[in-house]
Amino acid sequence: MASGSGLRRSDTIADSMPMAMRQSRYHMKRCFATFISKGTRLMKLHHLMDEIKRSIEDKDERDKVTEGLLGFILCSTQEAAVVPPHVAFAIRTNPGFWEFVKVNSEDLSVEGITPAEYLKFKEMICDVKWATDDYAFEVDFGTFDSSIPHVTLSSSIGNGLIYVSKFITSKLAGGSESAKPLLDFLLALNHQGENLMINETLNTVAKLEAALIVADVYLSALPKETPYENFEQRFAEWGFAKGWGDTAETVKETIRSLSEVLQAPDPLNMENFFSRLPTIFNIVIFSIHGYFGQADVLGLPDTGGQVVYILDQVKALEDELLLRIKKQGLSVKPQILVVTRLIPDARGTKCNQELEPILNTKHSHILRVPFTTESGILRQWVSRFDIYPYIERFTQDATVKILDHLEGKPDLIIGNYTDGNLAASLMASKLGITQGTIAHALEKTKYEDSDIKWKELDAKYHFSCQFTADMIAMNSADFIITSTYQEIAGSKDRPGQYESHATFTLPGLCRVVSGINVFDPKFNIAPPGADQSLYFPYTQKQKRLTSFHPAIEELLYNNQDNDEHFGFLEDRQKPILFSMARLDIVKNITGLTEWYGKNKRLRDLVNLVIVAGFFDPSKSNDREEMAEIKKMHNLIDKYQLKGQIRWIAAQNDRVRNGELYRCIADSKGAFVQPALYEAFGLTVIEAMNCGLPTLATNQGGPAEIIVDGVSGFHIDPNNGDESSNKIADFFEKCKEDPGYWIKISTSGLQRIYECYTWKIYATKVLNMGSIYGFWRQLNKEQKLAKQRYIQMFYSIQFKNLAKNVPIYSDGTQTQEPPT
Ligand code: UDP
Ligand code: LCN
Repeated sequence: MASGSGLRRSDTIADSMPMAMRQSRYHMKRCFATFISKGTRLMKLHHLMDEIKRSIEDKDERDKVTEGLLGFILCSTQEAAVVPPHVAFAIRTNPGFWEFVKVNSEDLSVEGITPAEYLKFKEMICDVKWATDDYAFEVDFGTFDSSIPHVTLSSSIGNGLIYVSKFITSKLAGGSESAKPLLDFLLALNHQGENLMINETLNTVAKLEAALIVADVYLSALPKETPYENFEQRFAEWGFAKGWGDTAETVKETIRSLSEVLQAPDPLNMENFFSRLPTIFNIVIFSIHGYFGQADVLGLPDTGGQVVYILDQVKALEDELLLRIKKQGLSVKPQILVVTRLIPDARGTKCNQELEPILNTKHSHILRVPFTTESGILRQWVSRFDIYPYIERFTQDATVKILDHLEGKPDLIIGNYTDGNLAASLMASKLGITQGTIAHALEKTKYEDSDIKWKELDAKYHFSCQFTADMIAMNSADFIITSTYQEIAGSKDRPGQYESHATFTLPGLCRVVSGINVFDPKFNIAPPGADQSLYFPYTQKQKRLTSFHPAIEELLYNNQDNDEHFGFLEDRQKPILFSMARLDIVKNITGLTEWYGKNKRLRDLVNLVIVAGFFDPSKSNDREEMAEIKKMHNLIDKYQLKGQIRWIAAQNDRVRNGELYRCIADSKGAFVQPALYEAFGLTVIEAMNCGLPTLATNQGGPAEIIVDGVSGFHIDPNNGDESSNKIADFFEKCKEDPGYWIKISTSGLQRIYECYTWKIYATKVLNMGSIYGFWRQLNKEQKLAKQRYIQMFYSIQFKNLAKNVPIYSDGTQTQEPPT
């Protein structure tokens, strides 16, 4: 593979490509002739490479082309739009960095083109009329961001909080006038109308600075543990209100922190100061689709890791809020509301209850609000792909209930997935509240060419609504929380999920010339953890939940097929290769079954245990799941897997699942996550938390969670033979050296403790809520202008698109959207 050597940072592709092609002009002309020979079309990198191979048969000659600078340019091409005599290239030299050029196949002249021009080339392939329409609708969110500083290096993407602290620092530096916005922010802090931190007495920066000095001197004379109440009166006389701390010591630390920020701001101290401020008490978290409940919901359609993530997130955020509020010297009761839809036909779950306290929290609740249409309340589950017509009304109804429940506005709204993020955007912009978004997964990258093929896919997936809603949410959010770097900006070879929204086109609908910029400092990586009271190492014998062992034994080894398990394991001595996921195509459980079926060495070494879906396709009402169930049965027959495979139906008891991972570890087994693409992969960190060696897909989040060969292994879902052999190699090595299994297990745990805990997450997210709350004040005008553009986009684009999505008629359990 070619490297980037030869391309200086200052060089553009348009500058360097002609020279690079000149060296292999004869072959390049042949290649370009082949590229255009089939007429207008879209080519991916593998097509380009195949055709280069066909055009240049001699390997040495071919190597000359595919190495060096030209090779680097070709290998960095994500796609090429062929419109004879031109070929337009979309070249990604580094995460986030794209260049577009067009090459004339006749004389090999190269010209740099804009993203919009490139998109027009792409549109020529499927909609010439639209591509050549001078007044086609172009969406350009970037124009509103010119006044906002951005990060400039690929390696800085996702560290937004750090950079925003730096940008704030430079804005506030330079004397009293510059620090005025911070003073105004402090003056506005209140809880239910009662001032916090300072009151109007301290209405200039000079007065505040002077009061801070007096207070500091005063506090120095007090014993550290003196409660705030003991000097509250004195503080009030100087213009201070509650919120500085609970003891003389914490108050003094906060005072010093602010004094230093005012004297000479630095980013670290800025973040520290904001982490102490009483800015957040009430949080609303939207997670609308699926069955949102605390029991018996996992494995139901569209209901997976998002629910697990949010319930754990709420606990972590509440713990951190309680800690902070206590340290601030306040006695406020923080409230977190998870707002979801109420499903009257709740299939035995609690999803038909309006209000449900969240277990293991003190003050947090799930609030369920039904979908209402002109025919009344919608009773049944609705696929996440069909949900758009209900969101606006849902948000309005939910807002009323939220304000009532919280007795006021929340301080922070966080959305989850497209639907929740849209609701969060609508509510946040209406009430003027800081907004964070979380995608979990953006569907656009899951389906190849889902932008250009949107018309084909829209009847089934309604991507026109989804991508429009995603654009709205990304742009209205004050900060975006992601689980990994790859989610934003991908890897060296693969664009990130957000990055794929930078420029794209929905021919006939809109051309997005600037959707989202991954260098925007709103992006932050805050990976989740796994609940460590459920997922703890198999070695912690005294904590092991042995009461589950008989049931787990039955689940794994009972020889009779029943409603819960299918297939059996003949040889109990073998370690278990374990996987657990929803039975979606993208989870690739059928792929894993096939790899196992084909690999005799692996079959001799281990048994395969899979927890996924149901066995009876008629029990499912999810389009993809039914097809996957049938495929599983076919594979079990085809490879005669009975005796070596155990297929267990979806398991909803997370407590027992924790023990199941540990029992697999007892067998000296391993967890495998074979997904074609995985946004993050909670099962990966659950397994690692239990000390179970883990082999997981190199496509997506797990590639970042695991350091290959150290804390687990990467496998390539697109190369089954290589992957199944890598798994077999691991077990063979463990057979030769049992210490190897322990080494990988221990390193997996170490990786988790260093990077993937909910405590780290909660600290980061609350800091974001606080700092971005101030950042939005600092950029009020830009925010307002952009908000107006977003509102227009929502009204004239999204609302019309949502009208095209069929509404479910109440009472009928429809699997496909009605036509
Ligand atoms: N899960 C479960 N039972 C199942 C399948 C999955 O409890 O039968 C849980 C699993 O332990 C994890 C979550 O559902 O906590 C799945 O999250 P992940 O991120 O792996 O995938 P997602 O379903 O969100 O795509
Ligand atoms: C959705 C997914 O697809 C998973 O990859 C994540 O782990 C889960 O949400 C939680 O964020």
